[in-house]
Amino acid sequence: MRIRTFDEYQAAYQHSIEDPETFWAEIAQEFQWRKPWKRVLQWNFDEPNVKWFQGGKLNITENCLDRHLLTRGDQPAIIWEPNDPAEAGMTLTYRMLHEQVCRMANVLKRNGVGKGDRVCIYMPMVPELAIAVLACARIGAIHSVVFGGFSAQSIADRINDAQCRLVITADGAYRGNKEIPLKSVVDDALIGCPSVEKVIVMTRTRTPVAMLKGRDVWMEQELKQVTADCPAEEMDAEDVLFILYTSGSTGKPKGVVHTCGGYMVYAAYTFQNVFQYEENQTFFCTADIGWITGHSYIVYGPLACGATSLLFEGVPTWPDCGRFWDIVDKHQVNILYTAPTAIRSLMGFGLEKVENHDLSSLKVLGSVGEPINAEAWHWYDDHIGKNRCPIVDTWWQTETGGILISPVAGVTKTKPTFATLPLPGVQPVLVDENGKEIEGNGVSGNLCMKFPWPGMLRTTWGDHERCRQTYFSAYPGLYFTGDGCLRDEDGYYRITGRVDDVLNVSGHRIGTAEVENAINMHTGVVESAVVGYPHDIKGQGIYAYVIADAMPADHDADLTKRDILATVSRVIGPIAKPDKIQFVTGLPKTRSGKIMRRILRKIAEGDTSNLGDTTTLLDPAVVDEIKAGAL
Ligand code: 6R9
Repeated sequence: MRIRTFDEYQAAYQHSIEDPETFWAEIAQEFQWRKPWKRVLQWNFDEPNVKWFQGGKLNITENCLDRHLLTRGDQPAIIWEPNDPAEAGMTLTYRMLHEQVCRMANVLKRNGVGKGDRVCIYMPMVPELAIAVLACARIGAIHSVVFGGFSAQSIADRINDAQCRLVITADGAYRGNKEIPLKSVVDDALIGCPSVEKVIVMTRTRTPVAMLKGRDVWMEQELKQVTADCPAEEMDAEDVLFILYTSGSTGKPKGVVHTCGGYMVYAAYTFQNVFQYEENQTFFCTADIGWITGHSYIVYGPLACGATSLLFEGVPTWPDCGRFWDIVDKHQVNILYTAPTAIRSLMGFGLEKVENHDLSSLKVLGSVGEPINAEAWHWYDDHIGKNRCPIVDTWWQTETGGILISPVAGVTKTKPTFATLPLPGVQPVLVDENGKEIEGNGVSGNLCMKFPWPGMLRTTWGDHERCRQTYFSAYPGLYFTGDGCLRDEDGYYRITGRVDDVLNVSGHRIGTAEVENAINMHTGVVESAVVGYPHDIKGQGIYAYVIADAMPADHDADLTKRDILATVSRVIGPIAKPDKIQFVTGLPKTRSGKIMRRILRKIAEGDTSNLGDTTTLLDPAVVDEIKAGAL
């Protein structure tokens, strides 16, 4: 399973292309299966129908926990660093984690949850979050983690789509100097969620909460009622492990579905190889478990490999901008995996808070979530890695389950801003608008995959046709990623960003249509159009063009803007708030009524010199008005 040299990488890659089934079967054999699979792979990208390790029986928590008990029971599995450095942290060994997962699993059972039931998890970044996730997996319940920054409405939409039976939450969450009343947000959400029978509430902030008789129970009290004995449920390799909602170019977020066997093999294989994790190292992924990065590289990948995973509750800039470096120093972190937006925000504070920490434990640095610009790459390399730590720029998606294109740390020669080469088993192709494959090097196009890998999504929850439409219909026979990509003269890949109407704001995926729908819910708004524009720290910022109702002459435009922001916060969550709102009287539309986003994007970027052909517009004059009022 382990690649050590570039020759080994090339050999593994070759093997994975020539004989994918043998290649993945050999890797899968390193895990613990209750029953072996009957068939390694069955697939077509038309329906689509993808099945890995069919007939194989396993439980992912036996692989992440039980099988380590004999060899590393006393080794730390999770090191927890709280939001406030003055608060005591916590270390859970594999034995302790195993016990707590079993207890929580029994609590779920006691509250009526069984195999196949959906459980929504809305929690702060505390060990209980990882424990809740694993407890679901232990009994075969399907978890749907919702990031703590989403609104009540977003939670309700996700709960209803998956028909969740139970919610696990906390009274509140600490994030920097803020306190977020999680339970009260859940209460608002549940007004419209008849499928939810029970809510388990953990105590974190001691914020007063309403506890509804018959529905809400305290986690601490429940845990006292159960034993630590909970045999793992036997799962089929293709049983659903979790749903994770993500934004696309149209409509509401969709529930990406991952299954037990393939996801486990892929998360573990990529973790081990990309980061070159060595026994007893400490791995620190700064993502939130509410995103796929946290699922695969805080919880499942590291634990499946018997690693020590550091879980951080807070933010990089509180109490000061040295918080990450403080954690690296304190816990002697060996591998740091973070996002370009965090690097860019910390760069702005200078080096004082970097240089007063010992970062010599670091061996490998990772980047994920959005393209990393050259300046951030070099700052990371020079000041954090001191030019002695390889940087792995890892490209992947919620849908891919694990990393697809990335250097293997210390093995693949890196090149700033390039995700470099596909991992073994990954077969990227670039296609032009007509779906024709663009071969050779020194070319660019839309990034697709022509062969399945074990960690890929199987469907979108409750709507398989949507999965086909979204990912497999643009280019028949291919999985379309939604990203544009360049392959340079050396065959190295550089992801250039989304080619659809999906924004990437601070590494968070947000659909323009979602933000427009939210803005349009404000009473004063007639219509809106949302585009992205380059933002120094966030990567992309959100620019909204809004047509407001006829307003009295003395109206306060700033107040209306604030109301719109409040509306978006309510409907989606604070992460989707526009950075700029420009009031306009019309939008550039074609005669068929389509908004010409290309023009709006250019204006938002501040590039109004060449707007291209505007003659097909219904009313070309609106363009001048918008240009004149641009922010
Ligand atoms: C893992 C994750 C996926 C989208 C993806 C792409 C962008 C992620 C990247 C990157 C350039 C990288 N993206 N990693 N772009 N270089 N190393 O972020 O999943 O939240 O689903 O976002 O993020 O545009 O399509 P997700």
